[in-house]
Amino acid sequence: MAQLFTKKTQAIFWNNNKTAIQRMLDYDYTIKRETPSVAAIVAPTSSNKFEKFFYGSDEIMIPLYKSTADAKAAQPQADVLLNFASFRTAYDVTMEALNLGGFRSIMITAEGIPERLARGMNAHARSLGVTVIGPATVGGIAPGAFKIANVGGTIENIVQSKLHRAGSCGLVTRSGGLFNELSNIISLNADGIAEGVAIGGDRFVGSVFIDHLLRMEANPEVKYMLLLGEVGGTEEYKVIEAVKEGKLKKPIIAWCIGTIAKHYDSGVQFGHAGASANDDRETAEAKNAAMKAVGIHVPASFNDLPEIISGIYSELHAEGIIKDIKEPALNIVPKSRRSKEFICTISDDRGEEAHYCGYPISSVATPDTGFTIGDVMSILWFKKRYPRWAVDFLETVLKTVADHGPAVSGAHNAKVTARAGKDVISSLIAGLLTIGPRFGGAIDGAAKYFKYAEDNKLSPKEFLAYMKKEGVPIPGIGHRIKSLKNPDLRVEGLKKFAKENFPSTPLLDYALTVEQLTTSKKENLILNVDGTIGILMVDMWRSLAYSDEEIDVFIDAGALNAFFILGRSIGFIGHILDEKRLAMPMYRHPMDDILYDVQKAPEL
Ligand code: Q5B
Repeated sequence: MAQLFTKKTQAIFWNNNKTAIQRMLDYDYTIKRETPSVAAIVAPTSSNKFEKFFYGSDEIMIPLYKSTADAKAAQPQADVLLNFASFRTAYDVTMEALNLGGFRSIMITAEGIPERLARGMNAHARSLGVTVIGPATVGGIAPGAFKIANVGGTIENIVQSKLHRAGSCGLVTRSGGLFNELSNIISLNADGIAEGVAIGGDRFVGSVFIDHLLRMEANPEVKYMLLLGEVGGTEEYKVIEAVKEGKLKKPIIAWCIGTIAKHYDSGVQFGHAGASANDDRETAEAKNAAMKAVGIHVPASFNDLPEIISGIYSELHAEGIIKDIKEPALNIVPKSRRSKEFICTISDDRGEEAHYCGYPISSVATPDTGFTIGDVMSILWFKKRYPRWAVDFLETVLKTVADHGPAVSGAHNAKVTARAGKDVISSLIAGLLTIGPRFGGAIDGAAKYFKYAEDNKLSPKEFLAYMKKEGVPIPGIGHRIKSLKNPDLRVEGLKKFAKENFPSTPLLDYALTVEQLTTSKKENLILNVDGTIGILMVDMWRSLAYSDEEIDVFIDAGALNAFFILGRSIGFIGHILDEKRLAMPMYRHPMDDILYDVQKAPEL
């Protein structure tokens, strides 16, 4: 694992930190990455499904998930976790990710995780071979490949500091602020960095200088290394040992900041939690001297760093170890961008020919491609081309509900409206507006309640009691004219289709046990056409491997009633055209069919 990140690396970003994520995507766009570096966002309290971000002047949608487990399951290729949780939550988020597995590195930005917890967390990660960057860090960068969050600052600064493409220096610092400063100094005095990591300012951080320097030693892109340490801790001594043992052979430039501490009478605590010397060995002076003693290039002061960098770079360049870099062409992030008001994920009418979910209309409409109206519904309604048995079922439903005579509520309303002289669309709408919980629109409700009852293993008796408590008649049960003695042959047809074509029908089987109980009370309380459709749709989706959550989204959206709406529109239009053809006069309901019960008003 000589390289932490490549141009293909994708991360899961824990916390919807829009500014930081947008900066990553602007970087991706600038360096012309093929895939966005953020594959998913974990936003536990958001009910949104995605967040929009700019990619150049276009927008892309990054999916949101409630948990790391969900995000990882959906985006298994994302092997970096960018943990932007608060210091209260960051430990739990990291431990959960470590236990989930599949992450090669985890960056933790929070400062102030209790040290006892941090030590345990870091040890656990190390035992699993996961590189933890941080806590208390801005992260790191592999220029031209992958950038963590806010490292490098704005795009202008990134390009100015040559962080848009790989150079030759391997940079490792404690401080994030000085990481940016060093990147700039290296860009001015050499050809930029090949990769860089700010390990973080806490006393106990996951990966330390030596981990990264050994990795960079093995990375052929890195030709020399720069270590910026600071007062406090003894991590620099591990580097000194590795140099002595010959494990680090590439030229190393190093400096520990905090040499000013000697001018104070007592120990000084600098900005970072770890930046305080507990004994003489931990002072910046002692560490600088010890590093110099083993041949590391240590300047006399921070101000002399540029000269040393320039010197080492020039030497390596003269020896041919560092080659000239051909500057890559970059995309320019537009200065002003406008967020789109609408999103469409089902069809696209740009270009020469419109597409349904990626299929050109000409291919969908050509008989020999095998597309039927059911296929069109499956791609436009559910964004997937369903297998033949499921497409046939959708069509069977449409055909089954297309009409049920002129007497039903909706057809009656459509006919009355047409006879009042209204046009097709007005008459159709009048009919459609009748579809609701009692007439034709009980499909969603049936799916919802029967699914709930089966999920919760309610016996038919318990289900009936539950619905009584809810105070609603069971959707999908009961019919005005159909009964055990006068069975609804549409229902029989749908059940037969499902038994012959569905892989399994567990919810239908359950519903039939409920029907046995309801019809034992009243013989018209049969599983009706709405109920059968709703229940079989759930069985169909389960067989198509939809999750319960996805099915619930369909139900809540009213997707099931939509089958009745679409199918019955065919019948309503038929009735409306029938009225027009017959040139029927305006309808007035016979007064003797109305029970008038109006109280007399008191005399004025
Ligand atoms: N009771 C459908 O009722 C209807 C009960 C029930 C428990 C029930 C009623 C109902 C649920 C909604 C539903 C879709 C209003 C129906 C369709 C399309 C259509 C239409 C067509 C087409 C019929 C009498 C007694 C009372 C009630 C009890 C009734 N339903 N108990 N669960 N579900 N169902 N709608 O006959 O003790 O006497 O007080 O709301 O699924 O719309 O062709 O016509 O293609 O166009 O009017 O097929 O079942 O009976 O309401 O007077 O009730 O039965 O509590 O008990 P009825 P009600 P009690 S398919």
